[in-house]
Amino acid sequence: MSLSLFNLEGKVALVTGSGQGIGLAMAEGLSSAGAHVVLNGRDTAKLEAARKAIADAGREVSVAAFDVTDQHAVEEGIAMVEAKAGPIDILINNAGMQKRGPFVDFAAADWHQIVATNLHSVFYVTRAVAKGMVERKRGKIVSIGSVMSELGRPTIVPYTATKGAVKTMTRGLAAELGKHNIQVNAIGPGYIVTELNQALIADEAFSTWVKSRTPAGRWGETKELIGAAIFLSSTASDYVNGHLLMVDGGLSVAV
Ligand code: GCO
Repeated sequence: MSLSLFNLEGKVALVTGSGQGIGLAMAEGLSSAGAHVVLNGRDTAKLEAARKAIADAGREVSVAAFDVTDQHAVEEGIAMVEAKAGPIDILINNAGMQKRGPFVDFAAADWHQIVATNLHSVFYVTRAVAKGMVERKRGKIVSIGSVMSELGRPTIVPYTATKGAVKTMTRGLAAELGKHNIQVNAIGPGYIVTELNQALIADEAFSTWVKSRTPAGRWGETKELIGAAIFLSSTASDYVNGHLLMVDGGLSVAV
């Protein structure tokens, strides 16, 4: 009984920003749990490489390369996905970006780009997908927050603002959509080895700080987010709603 709670056979899962990094790892993980994964991103070469790897493993996969910051492209993209792959059962709002720099010098254009990528995308894609979930009276929505949904660090204020909004948007959506048997949760990665963090990993002093600041004493790996993604996408979490599940080696609870 217990393992079947995590079985995603027959489910369609859309993962935004899944050409690389955390999104790709979660897409592969949901696929390994049985889901038909729909990959999304901007880099079609990376998406095709990911699609081929999953298909070569004998699992159902497709690609939908629409721009998650463009509401019309999102509406069209979601309609196309559901026409080809079927109704979306699981939405992973992963698309995101990071730009670092002193707040007082932060360019407005960079602020708008981060907000569009990390937050407008969650609004546009969730709104488009939730319509069908409400009609079907079932769905799983998982957005990728951050330890920065709860904490602050100098030089990443815009990113932090968006990740704090992901946390509270998750709570608002949980409150509104719960009655439709839709569970809305978030995952808060800590310091994970990804392309987004390459500059930090290369900085020996910063990397040493991460290891000392994290009770686990190390950076996390993208594959370590898969369990949380499967849990929040499966029957195992049918009574979990509005939760931000930190996967951070303990960083957010330690001083
Ligand atoms: C930084 C990092 C962090 C984390 C991210 C993971 O510049 O401090 O990008 O923001 O990697 O928050 O959730």
